[in-house]
Amino acid sequence: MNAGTNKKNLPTSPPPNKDFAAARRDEMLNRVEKDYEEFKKTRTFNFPTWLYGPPKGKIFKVQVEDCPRFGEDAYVEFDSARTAFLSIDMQVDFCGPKGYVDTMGYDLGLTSAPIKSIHYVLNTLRSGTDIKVIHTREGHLPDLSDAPYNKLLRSKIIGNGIGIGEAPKGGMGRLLVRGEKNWDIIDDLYPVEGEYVVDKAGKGAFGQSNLPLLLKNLGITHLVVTGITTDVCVHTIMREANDNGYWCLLLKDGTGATDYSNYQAALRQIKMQGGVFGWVSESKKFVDAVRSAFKDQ
Ligand code: C5J
Repeated sequence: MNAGTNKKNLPTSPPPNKDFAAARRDEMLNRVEKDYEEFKKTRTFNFPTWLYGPPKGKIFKVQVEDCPRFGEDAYVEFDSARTAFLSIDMQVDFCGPKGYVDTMGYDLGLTSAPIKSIHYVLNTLRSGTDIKVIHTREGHLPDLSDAPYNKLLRSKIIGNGIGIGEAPKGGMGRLLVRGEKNWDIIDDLYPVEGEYVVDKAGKGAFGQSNLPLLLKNLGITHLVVTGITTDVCVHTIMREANDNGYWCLLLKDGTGATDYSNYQAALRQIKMQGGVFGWVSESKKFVDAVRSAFKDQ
């Protein structure tokens, strides 16, 4: 038997990373304690430089609603160089005529409602900021090899015989199929050079796309989220991102759902439990904060 081991030849002293884990836990809890005291004074979720390092861009602060409790406001701080703006699935299929949502019979007024606000934010971000812009598109390969059977069947039933992979009469192509005109992003919000486009086969983006790799490689810590639909793809991505440690802010006028009460419920769900999936604000508050940080440029 070697020194420091027992009969089974297992080490008798704790391995060094047990000390490391305890030290890290203590540091984390001390930081939480300190930032909790700070929050009580400033009502601000400061950008944690102890965690991410010094800011690489401009720091700006956005007012958020119903946080920590309904009826209360707080602020979230962003480092522009570590922030990505997400425009989720602003495709003809979700907000244009003869697309997937229209074929299912929903009111396009609800899903096209956020176009104006997203456009307004994009204009600001495109005028000389270092905030990254990422567009996503939901869609399947033309051979449908990445489309689950139950998704296809359900869409055919709700579409009265026209489902994903099929082309409605008078439309622009096969529903939710990559490469079709209806699958692409609407002209008003079309990506410009220097922006990123992520294709995903599902509602989420952390399992079926390269979004996680992109965020990691770009050094992103904070996400500003817009797009459609609030209760499906937007919520799924926000939940995934939140679980992966990203700080997520949803702009409520920059999103819409096929059902207005679902939209309202989706916002409430984000804000419950002190912000269980992140924070909610609006485009003007975000744009004003960005503009004031970049006013000298
Ligand atoms: C849906 C999405 N609603 N982009 N997709 O099927 O929310």
